[in-house]
Amino acid sequence: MTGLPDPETFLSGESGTVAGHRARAVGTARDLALDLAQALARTERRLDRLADRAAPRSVLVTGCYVPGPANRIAAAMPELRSGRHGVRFAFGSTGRPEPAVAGETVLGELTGGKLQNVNKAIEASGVAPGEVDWTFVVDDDVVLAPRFLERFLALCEALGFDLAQPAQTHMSHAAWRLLRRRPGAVARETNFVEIGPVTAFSRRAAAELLPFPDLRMGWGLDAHWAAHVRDRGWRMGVVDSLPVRHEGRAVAATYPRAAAIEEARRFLAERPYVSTAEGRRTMAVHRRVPA
Ligand SMILES: [Mn+2]
Repeated sequence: MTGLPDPETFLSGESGTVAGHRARAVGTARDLALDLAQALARTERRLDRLADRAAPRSVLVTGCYVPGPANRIAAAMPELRSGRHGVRFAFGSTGRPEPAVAGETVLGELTGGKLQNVNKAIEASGVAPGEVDWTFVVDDDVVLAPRFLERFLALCEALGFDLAQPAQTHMSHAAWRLLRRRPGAVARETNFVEIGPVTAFSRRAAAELLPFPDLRMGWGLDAHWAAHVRDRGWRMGVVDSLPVRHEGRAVAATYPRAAAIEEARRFLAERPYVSTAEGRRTMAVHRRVPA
């Protein structure tokens, strides 16, 4: 098709898949070094202090899981629950509800694309986008940092992020280097946040960005978000100190890559977006947890 944007203007040019003994050894070593540095800096204790002072908020946690061995959503639940905030869960399932999260599953047997399924789960939750203070959209193949939701929410509010994601570990499948955890950073303000594996939306961001547009895979949507957030003058960021392990499924393992690219081209043809050439950048590094 002509008149559609070149995929090079929105793709990273890297698969981000960590494969091979050497790549895995390097990734593991980097993650261990960063864990150690973070422990020495007592970052977690500072994050707890911040989380313990946060005002109680209303939160919706949603996503769509694929039942089976790669589904780790049940194991992630302790990090998503909160005694402080009012958290409602609304997961969709592509099969039967997983018994361990049946109480948090609002719809089963979903047959759409990932984003379409999440939209259905949000709709079934009865919570309108923007009705709650924070909305988290979570993949099923993630391992979250301890006390993830409470610490993450508090940090986003302290730093004024409207759209945010945890940085990905070095062992994760991450197409953008920008989004891997960096040494010495508690969090970074960036000009780009991706559509997964974990994305948090403030109330006003959810009101404008959710439900997702009617896309199956949603490639390119985050390039458009980057322009949207920039044009609103909002902040977005990556939280390095609460990294997510996204090691389960290779990206695009469950759908064809060519179709994902064509969908993105059609979507971006009619919308502003921040191109790869403009860059995926860190605007500010936060080296300390706000006091
Ligand atoms: Mn995933």
